[in-house]
Amino acid sequence: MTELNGGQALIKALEMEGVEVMFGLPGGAILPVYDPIIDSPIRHILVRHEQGAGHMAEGYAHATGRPGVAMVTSGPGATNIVTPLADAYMDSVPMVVITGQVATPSIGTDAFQECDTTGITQSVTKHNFLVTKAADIPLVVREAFHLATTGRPGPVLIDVPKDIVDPMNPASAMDWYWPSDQAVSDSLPGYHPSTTGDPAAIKAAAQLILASSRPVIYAGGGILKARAAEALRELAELTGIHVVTTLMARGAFPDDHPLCLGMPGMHGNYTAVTSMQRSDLLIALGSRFDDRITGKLSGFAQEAKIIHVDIDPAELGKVRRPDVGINGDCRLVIEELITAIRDLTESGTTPPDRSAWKSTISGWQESYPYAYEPQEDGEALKPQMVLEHLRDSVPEDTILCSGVGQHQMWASQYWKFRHPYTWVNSGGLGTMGFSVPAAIGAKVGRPDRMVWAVDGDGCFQMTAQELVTAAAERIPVKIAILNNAYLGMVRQWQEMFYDERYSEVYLSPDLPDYVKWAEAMGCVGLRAESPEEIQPVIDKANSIDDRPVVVEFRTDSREKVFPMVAAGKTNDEIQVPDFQPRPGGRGA
Ligand SMILES: Cc1ncc(C[n+]2csc(CCOP(=O)(O)OP(=O)(O)O)c2C)c(N)n1
Ligand SMILES: [Mg+2]
Repeated sequence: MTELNGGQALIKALEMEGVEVMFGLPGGAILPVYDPIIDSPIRHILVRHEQGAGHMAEGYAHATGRPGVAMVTSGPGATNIVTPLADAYMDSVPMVVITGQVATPSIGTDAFQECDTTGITQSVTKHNFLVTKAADIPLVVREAFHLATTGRPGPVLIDVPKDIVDPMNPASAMDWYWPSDQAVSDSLPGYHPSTTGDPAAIKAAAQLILASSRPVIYAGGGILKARAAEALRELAELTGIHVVTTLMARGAFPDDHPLCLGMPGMHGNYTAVTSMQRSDLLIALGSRFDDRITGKLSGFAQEAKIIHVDIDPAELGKVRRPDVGINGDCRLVIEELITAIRDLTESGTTPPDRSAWKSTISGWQESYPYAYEPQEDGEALKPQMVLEHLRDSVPEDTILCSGVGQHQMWASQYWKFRHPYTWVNSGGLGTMGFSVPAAIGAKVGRPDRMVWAVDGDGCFQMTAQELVTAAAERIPVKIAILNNAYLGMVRQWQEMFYDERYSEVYLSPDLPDYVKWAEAMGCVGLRAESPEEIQPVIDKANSIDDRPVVVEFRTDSREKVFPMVAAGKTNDEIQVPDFQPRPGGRGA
């Protein structure tokens, strides 16, 4: 038996879990765990703020499907990572966060840098642990990774008191072991995420699908978490049923597929919103009837029967009671559904004629594309036009990250996602400041891919300091700031719903100077103010691969995101812009 101290055991356990990279920032309580990192093959990326570590771990997880790992100290280190934990919890992102804690005898004494980390994070983690013995460390680490990555994925936190990892303290000595799978499942007796669906429910769902005249597949982020994109495509093609992809599911079904309707929701396109609204059957796969999708709930898709598939039984009936609820892994359940539909078809069941529904859908698509008013000479750039240029200038497997606000909605609307895991986004929590660190994490996980972040000027100012991390670590991400000089999304609501009374939303176009700031952080800084400058700066940014690049686009403050279903309204009241799309032009 090898004797290790708790700190060494923790790092060794991470190595055993296959961790290649972790994001973090040390401090007093976690010092003993930082020491063995020097001798470990794990790459540690030193962030400038713990929020950055959390979002980097999330970006890494989004892009790779592997759990992201972050490590921070006690007290303020731990509280600084609460936002990423909440973000990962809302978006079901697998993540393991290790926090230092004051020594066991000091817990509860208001010791220096003590906070009740497990208490604070209880409601934003899938599970959290306060380890009390060095000998428990390998088992707790295995449990944490198992919980983070199985069932509905999510963040798991391990709080580690200093005395049990500190080589100076005899309490940190332990005999190394690596627990078996059996030991892990024995230690979590109440945790049995279901995988395959109930056969009777699968059959009932297949019958509903074959009986429906106006079905729509409502694909959510769970498709990506379950690695079910291929199965989804097979189901859609087998049945000829159109698919909407929520903000969390962009890329789960290719935007250029004839059955793809794109994004539904508050700022979704007219056809995606209205087809759900008029459907007689919604096949909800790994989606959760979020208020941004349903609009006013009592008016949502009133004629639709509901099939709801989710790995988390708590989602079934949480918002809308399903006619058929299936608890299981999306990929496995879709595969079972495909078999059940084939069986029924072979035994003679045929769906009703859906040609009228299909032509209604294509009529909506023709009448209501995403559209924006053309760029006028001498005016600030149209943000949508910038995004179209960017979209058309990068490899199709580029990973796109975004912040939260108008720019996020335009990015989702105007990008053409062709592959799963190319969209990294804060959907549920809507965390400003997500995109810069998330892009860094995504690039660390997928160094072979081009990674762009589309950010707002407001968001950028929240976490931009992580570009220092990216420059120091040579992580060549590219950031496009859509600088509209405003907290634009809030401005839009004040314009539309508060009589244009703009309260505390103006940021200034020139303060800070984004180009100088980028350069000060070790990045290349570029700026485009006129339409002719857009393409050259994008080409320049794409040609730089040895350091991060920040491109500031001066965009029109008055531009609003459309379509829009205003808060509290039903999806029937979707507002489309009152101008005509330009025939054949960009945006048409
Ligand atoms: C941390 C945080 N604080 C506040 C908000 C509320 N909020 C949502 S969008 C937005 C404006 C974002 O501004 P900017 O980054 O410039 O993006 P724009 O809407 O202008 O594209 C704000 C303040 C939020 N989502 N997250
Ligand atoms: Mg802005």
